[in-house]
Amino acid sequence: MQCTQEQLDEGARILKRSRSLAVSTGAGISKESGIPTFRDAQTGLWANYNPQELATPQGFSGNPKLVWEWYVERRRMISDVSPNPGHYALVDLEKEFDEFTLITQNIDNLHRKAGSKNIVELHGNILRFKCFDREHPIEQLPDDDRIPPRCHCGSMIRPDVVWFGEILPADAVMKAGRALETCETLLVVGTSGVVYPAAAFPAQAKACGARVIEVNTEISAITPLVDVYLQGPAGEVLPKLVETFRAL
Ligand code: BV8
Repeated sequence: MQCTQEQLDEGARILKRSRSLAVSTGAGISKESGIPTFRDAQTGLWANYNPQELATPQGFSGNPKLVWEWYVERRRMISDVSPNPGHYALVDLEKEFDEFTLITQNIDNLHRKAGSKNIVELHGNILRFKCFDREHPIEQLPDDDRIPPRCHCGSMIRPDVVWFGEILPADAVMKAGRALETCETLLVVGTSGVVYPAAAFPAQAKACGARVIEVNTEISAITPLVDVYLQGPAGEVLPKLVETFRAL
């Protein structure tokens, strides 16, 4: 962990002065659970593919079997992993604030598995499905040998996630927007700050008067914006930040 105790003290003091906290997480918080981030190289069958091409409606239409099996593989990986101390530290933090919203770009369900309550899944959830052509909700995958399986309307079934070029769920955008407007502090964890609209959250929160704290192993696109940058792995830094906060 590279950040100093003084930096943790400063972050904890900012949290202590806040009544409402918003948290925004990216793939980095799940790295220590064993899930590769988007920046990490794709391995195996998908080593030669760009996730930003696979995670698109065009990618799915062009090669539905490949994209469907990419998600099958990612679901299998996710079913084998558990939340890490970084996820659990956010569960602890949620209990300390009257107003707390956890906005995540991650589709891996690990915040829910860890016990976080007020979660906004900005990009959907890999464990949910929907009909590709008409967005019929799919509660249970049908017993269908075709890949991808088909909806009752005959359309292909797809994961209920937001692909590049797709608009985000209105409800998630509204809840995230309200949290960013009203929070006194925004804690940003494990995101490169490249993908919009999540990449704009720190600037949005700052424009509304919030302080911004970032936890990341590396400098990101948003580091220049933040009030306190805590360098290190979320699984180590977040528990330390909560411990320092509680000792104040
Ligand atoms: C939209 C689900 C309207 C699918 C994902 C404005 C300007 C430019 C472009 C755009 C724009 N508005 C829209 C766009 C287009 C696009 C976009 O942003 N493109 C980028 C590439 C420029 N956005 C969209 O299409 C969005 N839709 O806005 O609709 C619209 C549409 C078109 C044009 C205009 C408007 C939809 C985006 C959602 C895409 N779906 N996921 C799936 O996962 O299969 S995105 C996916 O990639 C993730 O959800 C996540 O959002 C993103 C990866 O980002 P990160 O989470 O940050 O992960 P990353 O690997 O990048 O970084 C990891 C970080 O963790 C690093 O900083 C690393 O240092 C750190 N780290 C590593 N280990 C640790 C750690 N930190 C702490 N601890 C550790 N141990």
